[in-house]
Order: sequence, then C-alpha cells, then structure tokens
Amino acid sequence: MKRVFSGVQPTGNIHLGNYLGALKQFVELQDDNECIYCIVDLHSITVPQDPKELRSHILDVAALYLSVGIDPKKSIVFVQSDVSGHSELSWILTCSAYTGELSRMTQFKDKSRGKESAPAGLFMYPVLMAADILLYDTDIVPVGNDQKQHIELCRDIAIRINNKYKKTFVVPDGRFLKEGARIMALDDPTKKMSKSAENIHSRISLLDEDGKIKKSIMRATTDSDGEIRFDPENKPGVSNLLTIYSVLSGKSIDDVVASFAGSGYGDFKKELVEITKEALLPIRQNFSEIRESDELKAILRDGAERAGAIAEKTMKRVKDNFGIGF
Ligand code: ATP
Ligand code: LTN
Repeated sequence: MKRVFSGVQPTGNIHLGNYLGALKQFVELQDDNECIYCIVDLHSITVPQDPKELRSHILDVAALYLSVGIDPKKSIVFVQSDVSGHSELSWILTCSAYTGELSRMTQFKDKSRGKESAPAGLFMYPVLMAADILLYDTDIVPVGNDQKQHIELCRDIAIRINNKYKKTFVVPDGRFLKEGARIMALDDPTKKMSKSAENIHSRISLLDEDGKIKKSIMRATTDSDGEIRFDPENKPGVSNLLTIYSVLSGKSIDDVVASFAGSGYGDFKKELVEITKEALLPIRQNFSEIRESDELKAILRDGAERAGAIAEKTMKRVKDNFGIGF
C-alpha cells in the first residue's frame, strides 16, 4: 500500500477547480492506498484571515471533504495545526532550503507582486508544504498542476537531506491528472480558477445554488468564431468549458466535441449547466447535514490523533539523524 497525502487551504469555498484537480483524485485513491487528507490552516494564515471566518472555513472544508466522498473510516482527515510536527519539521527543513530557490517560486512571486514587503510566511510557504508531505513518509501527492513547482522543491529538499544525513525521508511523487489539473477562470480563461478572485462568476463553488451555476456558466468568456473545438491556445474559454464537461460527464473531449458538432455556444453552455447542477447537487445535499453534525469534530479529533502518531515516529527519526534533542 502506498501512502498518499494532500491538503486544501481553508480560504473560502472550494471550487470546481479544486474538485476536478484535487478532491476527485482524493476520493479515487482511498480504496487502494493509505490516504491522509489535511486542512492546511497554517498555510492559510500566510495571507490575512478573519479568525472567526477561518474557524468556520476549516469546518466547511472538512465537511466538503466528507461530502465529496472521502470516507473517514478509510482515510485520515485532520487539521494541520492540530499536529505540532508540521511546524517543527518545517523549521528543520528551512535550514536546508535556499533563499534563491524559494525566490523562484511562482506562487510567491504572484502573491507578493507589487507589494513593498511580503510576510516571511508567504516566502516559507513551500517549506511548510514540504514538511506536511515528508512528515508522513508520503509516496504520492495528488494535486493540481499549479503545485508542480512546490512538489519539485519538496523532492529536492528531501534528496538534499538524505544525501547529507542518513537516509531520512521518502522522496514523494506528485500525481497530476491529464484533464482537470488546471481549470481556468470562467471570466478570464488565461488565469486559473481561484478561491480568492474578486469576481464570483470567475468560479463555480461546490456549494453554489443552481441559479448561480447557470449565471456563471452562461456568462463565461468564449470567443467570436462560434465553433466548438478543443484548442487551449487559440480558444482557451471554449476549451476550458469542454474540459469541465468532459470530466464531469466522464466522456472524452473528442466525444463531447463530436456530440456538439454544428451546435452553438448557447446550447453547449445550457447542457454544461445541467451536467454541473447534477454533479454538485448531491455534494450540496450531503454538506448541510455533515456540517451541522457533532460527528464532524469527532472525526477531526480522531484524525489528528492518528496523524499525530505517525508524525511522532518521523520526528523521532529526523531528530536522531540530525543529532538534535535529547
Ligand atoms: P486560491 O485559489 O485561493 O489561490 P487554491 O484553491 O489554489 O487557492 P488550495 O485550496 O490549497 O489553493 O488548493 C487545493 C487543491 O486544488 C490543490 O491541489 C490545487 O493544486 C488544486 N487547484 C487549485 N486551483 C485549481 C484549478 N484552477 N484547477 C485545478 N486544480 C486546482
Ligand atoms: N499548497 C497547496 C496546499 C497544500 C498541500 C500540502 C498540497 C499545503 N500542503 C501538502 C499537497 C500536500 C495548494 O494547493 N495551494
């Protein structure tokens, strides 16, 4: 059995990009692997958060994990800050990470662009992410394409430490889907769909009502040539909608294109609205019940205990190999 680890930030409502790029994989992997799914609250405070809202978002993400089909009997689900090993290992890795490589991270460059000064936490974000992964001897990390550079850095740090000290870490592999790994914003298909974009019609959140789903899809940016064809370079808007259609319906992109031959964008979008509504309805229905239940917190407590036991063993090995602690 392989060990799988991944995380989602509690920074707002999870959207179709998070679902198709990451969460869908989480569910698929849990039957044949030992999976650990984390709500990475320590990562979310690299940008300002309202404490009350943050606490509520943590429970929202936990409830969404379960609503999409993550089964706490099969997988460990927990909150990052409930296991102290994440912060502890993060410092140890910091001492083997270079400021040069961290300065090259595109997420850091994007999030700090135009600011005179950025929080040091934003700079260290990828090291904390590496700690999350290495703390659990992870083999596979299912994530969206935007995390490729962070996974590469995690591997580099693990290899560097293994070469310098005794073999300490398992070197993990990223797992990226062929389709769905990068869902673009509906209003601007040159940018990735994001929780933090200002325009709510740039994304579809998993909890959006039918009316909002319809509005966001019907006003999605396309182009003026009118042909339904998969060509991400020249037709990014239509290609993005085709990808969403394909992954949600389970049909190949070629089949979707063939079934809409001769149709206009309006008809295609209307069908996409229906498919999206159908896919999200059960998630929304599960969510309200789970979010209100007492069981949710019990699941997170149990998850933190199970994750904590694994983390403790790793930390002991790391400290031994580094010659720290007593
Ligand atoms: P923000 O959108 O606010 O920058 P985020 O959604 O990128 O945040 P996370 O919540 O940590 O950040 O992402 C959770 C998972 O969703 C990650 O595996 C990430 O790669 C994936 N993901 C995020 N956006 C997309 C997208 N547009 N398409 C596919 N996968 C995505
Ligand atoms: N940086 C990730 C979230 C994240 C993560 C992780 C993903 C934090 N720690 C460990 C996989 C493994 C993002 O998607 N923004």
